Amino acid sequence: MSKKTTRREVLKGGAAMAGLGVLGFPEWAFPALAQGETLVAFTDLPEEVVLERTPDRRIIDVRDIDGPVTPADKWFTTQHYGHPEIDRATYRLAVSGLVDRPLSLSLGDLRGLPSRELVFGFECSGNRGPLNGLSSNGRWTGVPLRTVLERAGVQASAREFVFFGADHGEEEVVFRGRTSTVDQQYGRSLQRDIALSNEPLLAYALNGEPLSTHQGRPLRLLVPGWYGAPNVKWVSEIHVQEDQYLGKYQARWYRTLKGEMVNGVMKWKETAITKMRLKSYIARVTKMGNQHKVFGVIMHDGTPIRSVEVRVDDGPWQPATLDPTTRETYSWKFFNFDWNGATPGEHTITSRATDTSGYMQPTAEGLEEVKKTFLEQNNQHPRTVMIT
Ligand SMILES: Nc1nc2c(c(=O)[nH]1)N[C@H]1C(S)=C(S)[C@@H](COP(=O)(O)O)O[C@H]1N2
Ligand SMILES: [Mo]
Repeated sequence: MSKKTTRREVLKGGAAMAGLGVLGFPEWAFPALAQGETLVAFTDLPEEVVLERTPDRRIIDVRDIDGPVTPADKWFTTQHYGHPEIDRATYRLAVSGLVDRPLSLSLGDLRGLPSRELVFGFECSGNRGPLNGLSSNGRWTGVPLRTVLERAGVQASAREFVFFGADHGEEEVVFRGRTSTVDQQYGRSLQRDIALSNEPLLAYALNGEPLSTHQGRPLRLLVPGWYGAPNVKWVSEIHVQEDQYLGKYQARWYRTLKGEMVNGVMKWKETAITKMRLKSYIARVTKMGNQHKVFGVIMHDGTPIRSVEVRVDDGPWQPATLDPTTRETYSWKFFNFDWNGATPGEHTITSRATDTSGYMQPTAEGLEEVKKTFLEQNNQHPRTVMIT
């Protein structure tokens, strides 16, 4: 971001999208900092920042990240139809469609099945800089989806597994000029190979506690390495079918228009939101004595990270260090960089991550050439700070 991008402009643009306002400045506590360590101000943020915290939407203050796992009451949250309140005693998970034995499972039934833990951090596919506050990391417990599906007995013709949340709302479905207003549940689908793999989890606990209403109480789907949208909260029914599911949040709302070179010609394809695109973001810059430090976060699909680098102004890319506390495959990853010899004045700091497949986080300009829609915004995001 150049110096021409003023604070006012940030407010109107990306930051406003991310829920920033200027209503006053809460006194944040920063347990993340060591004694004597102070925050260096970002000049790409307004001085007065209020992060959206409504019952429906919570954006995390990434400067405040103080451990690998985000506490449940701080986890970012967002959804389309508010939070349904579900009575845990009468709750049932229905498994229907192309199965030999349709199921109706209580929470007790689910807790009685073999469970598994999963450390998994994800971001909303609409998450982006400068704040990137729609990202969090958790330690989840639940039943492998496969275990439930095997109990139901998936038939050979089954191709598509649709997950419906208990939340619903009126939706306008437009077809060739005719608009129908119908009630629909939040729904997302997985294809057979993924649904029957060892990966997806039906989670009932976060960080050792039953799921909060925000996080999908009593049960949510988690697809490790994928963006937020497929992680259906308040799951009430799994419907197994042969046809593709084309519900709004599967087929229309969450998609990306991407360009790809095929035989020397740019081919534009609309793709569904699935695996997270490798991203690193700078969360805070601090000062202790004369030493400056940069701390940041990587979101990714589980492909191991080969490197993460930081650059100051137009200087060389320098290696940052991956934090060993965030090792699990699907955890978000922390990185640290000692910024030596920082001089007074305004500086731009940028990070970029590369994974072992060789994919490197693109620049904003590079991404712009191959992506037309705003989801999956994983470009390098330069931050500006004032060193005093
Ligand atoms: N039932 C249901 N599940 C949902 C949604 C929703 O609207 N309804 N929103 C999805 C989206 S877009 C995101 S980013 C994540 C957010 O999960 P979180 O609130 O636990 O952070 O939930 C997903 N699961
Ligand atoms: Mo999302």
